[in-house]
Amino acid sequence: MFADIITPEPRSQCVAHLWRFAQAREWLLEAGELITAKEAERRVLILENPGMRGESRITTSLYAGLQLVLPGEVAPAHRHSQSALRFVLDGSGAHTSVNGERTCMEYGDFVITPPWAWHDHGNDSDQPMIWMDGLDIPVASFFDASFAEGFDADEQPLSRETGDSQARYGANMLPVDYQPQGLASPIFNYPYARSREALEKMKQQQEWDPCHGLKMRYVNPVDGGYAMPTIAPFLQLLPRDFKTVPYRSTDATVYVATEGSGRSRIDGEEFNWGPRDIFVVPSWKWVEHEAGDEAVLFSYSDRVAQQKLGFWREQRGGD
Ligand code: GTQ
Repeated sequence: MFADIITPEPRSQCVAHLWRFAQAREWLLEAGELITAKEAERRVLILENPGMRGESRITTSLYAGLQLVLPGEVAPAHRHSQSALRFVLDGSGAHTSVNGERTCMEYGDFVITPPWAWHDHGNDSDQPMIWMDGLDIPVASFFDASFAEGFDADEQPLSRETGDSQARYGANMLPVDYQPQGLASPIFNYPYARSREALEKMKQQQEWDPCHGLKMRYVNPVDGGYAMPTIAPFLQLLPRDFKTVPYRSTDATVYVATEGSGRSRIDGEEFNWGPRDIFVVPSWKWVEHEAGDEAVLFSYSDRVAQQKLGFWREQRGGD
């Protein structure tokens, strides 16, 4: 039947869902007693969409997981075609190394591993560190374009000072003859402190988008596009008691609350969230957010890929 393969509207297996961070953290720490980061290669609890059991996807096109690195552990160096983002949710001071440079990670930092970049993670702090991983694994699988390999040592050699990329690409300047090295942003840590400070300053203007409050996208400074080639990351602030008007778009979106609390009505169902809780809004389902306390939400979706391919649509305001 024509209408089964060319549907008049998106028909997704992905369903709205919320994961409580506190519960996931308990399970992760239990996993930490059963297997090391090195044995597992990556010790991750996959956030699997309940509408797509067994498929390791949080949306149809994207993967999400929660990764634990315990003090003294190393998650060994490897590289793959898939891009990854990290969004730090617990602990302080663990590090990841990407292309010969190490960055230390703090709560709310958004960190990028570009496609085919060597990366290893380590924790020299005295607390467990947990972050959310967002990867384009289903996209790579869809195109049958997955490659991966291990490095011949647990940790890659460091060839740049910590902070080098931040200075070189993250200070509103670029090296004069800079040529892009691939499609991902050359900045690989977007510290929460700086992004949050920007929202704090802008909120004084009291200019709220009815659908989004105050919503920013993380950019690649080289071309002003999204920070990653397949995954679009965002950070938004909703002032206390702000209620957004209904909104829907074709990019199913993964949200994590970094501060404050609130609730979201997704496809007619209410989800209450607090700090570090993660929830997913499927493609083309109406969503409304309501902040209790002032809230900050990080989110990511495949919007950048859909826009490049000409598929992306949004509808504001509800009918
Ligand atoms: O840290 O490189 O959640 O390769 C899944 C696959 C994390 C990682 C994941 C990975 C990684």
